[in-house]
Amino acid sequence: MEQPQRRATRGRVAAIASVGVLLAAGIVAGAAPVQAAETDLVVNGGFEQGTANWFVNNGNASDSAALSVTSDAYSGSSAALVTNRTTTGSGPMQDLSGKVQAGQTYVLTARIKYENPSGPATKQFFATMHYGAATYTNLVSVTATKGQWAQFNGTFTIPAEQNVSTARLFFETPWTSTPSTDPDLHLMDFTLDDVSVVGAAPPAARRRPSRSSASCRGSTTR
Ligand SMILES: [Ca+2]
Repeated sequence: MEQPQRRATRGRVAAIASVGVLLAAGIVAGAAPVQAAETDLVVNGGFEQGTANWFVNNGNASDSAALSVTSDAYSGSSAALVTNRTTTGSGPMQDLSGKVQAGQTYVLTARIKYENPSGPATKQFFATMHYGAATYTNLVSVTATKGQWAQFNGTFTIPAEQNVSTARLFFETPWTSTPSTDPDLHLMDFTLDDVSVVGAAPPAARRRPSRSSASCRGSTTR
């Protein structure tokens, strides 16, 4: 069953990477000599230190959830479990402010799983950046099959004109304004592990203001 694309209802422009092509492009770009050494910008991405450095997305007053550690991990001995979600945006968040740069390309990988018995057979998830206020950009998407670990694996380029003074990465399900009408579909628990965002860490002086990415037209409001 296809999930209807509801993002347009709030004027949101998706910036979903074309995974295969852009991943290849990201690898090529990362190998270019002008780039700084690649670094994983996510701290405790495997949740082996529990939920340290992570919190629940609180971009909207109605966002709320419980974040705990589970031994049901994709790798290592622990992963993060998010329960009691109240909005589609209720999910694990890490603040990457000061780490990401406008105009830069990053490779994002993560593992995600949901297994609520009453949930749908498949479900789309997003890795999304909150740039502060009402500005959100979907970065990478994956459609998971219930009960199986799915992998986020794609690249995203932050538009050259994007203000990144606030940049908070989180994981969510596709937006709807009334998720409580079908919580099994919109507000399922999920488990997250092995989150990684690799790119050039600042201070990389390279800037290409005249050439914004055609694949990532930026952010919108919610
Ligand atoms: Ca882990």
